[in-house]
Amino acid sequence: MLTIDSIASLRKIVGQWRGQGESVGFVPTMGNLHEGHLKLVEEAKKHIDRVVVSIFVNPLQFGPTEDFSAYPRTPSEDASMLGICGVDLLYLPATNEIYPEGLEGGVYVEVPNISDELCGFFRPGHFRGVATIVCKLLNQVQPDLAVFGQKDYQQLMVIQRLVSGLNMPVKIMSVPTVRELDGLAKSSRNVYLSEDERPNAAMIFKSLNLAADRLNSGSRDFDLIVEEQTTFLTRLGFRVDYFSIRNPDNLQLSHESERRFVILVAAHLGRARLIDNLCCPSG
Ligand code: PAJ
Repeated sequence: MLTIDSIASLRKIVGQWRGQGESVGFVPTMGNLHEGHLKLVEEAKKHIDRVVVSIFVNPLQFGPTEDFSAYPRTPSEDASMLGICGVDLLYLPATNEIYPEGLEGGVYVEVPNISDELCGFFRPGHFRGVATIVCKLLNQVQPDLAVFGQKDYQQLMVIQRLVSGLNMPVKIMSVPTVRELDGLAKSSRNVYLSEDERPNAAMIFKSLNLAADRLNSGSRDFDLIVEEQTTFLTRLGFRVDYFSIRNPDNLQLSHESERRFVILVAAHLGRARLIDNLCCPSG
């Protein structure tokens, strides 16, 4: 595996592959890699010849009071995991390679409406930061395929809209959420959970399943379902940002006449802010 930190080297290597007629897949990450990230790499490898992974903790997507400095950084463990997985190129740009004009002075990308809901409401500017970095990275790598996790459902939808709205010639592929044995979605932020909090954290997935059971058994009282699960989580010590039942295609609030739903939750437990979602019916 080659490791590089500049756009120039990236373009050179990807250009050589293209010259040989090889297709290119891309998995952007913020590092502190776990099996969820590796699943994205595995899926990419099934469809293309070469895989590029980036690790960049993007300051633009963190709010002023959020965990940018504390975000776990494990570069050598990450590199060895990616090497074992057969990644071809690891791209580790520095902040001034990505934002040479600084965070304030540069160009940014906004995906309207969907970016202001749910996580966007509680993390103003977050999806602007995500859309901007993903747009920049896609322009830098110019892959045929880019792979993202369904764990970050709203992020995935923002990226799909970004790519279609700007006519970017890349296919977006998504991969189901990889979970711990007790159902907790794997996440770099799980390291913030204390030993006492860790078993309770799995209740976030339980709450999604309880809500899905209600929907599957025919209830359309969305407000009641949301209230029940918000109470359930609050009693367990979570501070719930939102628990919401939405249309899986556009993230609008669900209507009684609809048959497909995505249930989304974001809740704080101790230092950790956890997000998760479940499609209903599944699959
Ligand atoms: P990060 O949180 O590192 O996640 C990188 C990718 O891994 C995202 O597509 C995310 O959805 C996926 N992922 C994380 N946990 C997963 C899990 N348990 N199962 C399946 N996929 C999972 O998301 C970001 O970084 C950033 O916002 C980024 C897109 C890199 C832009 O900075």
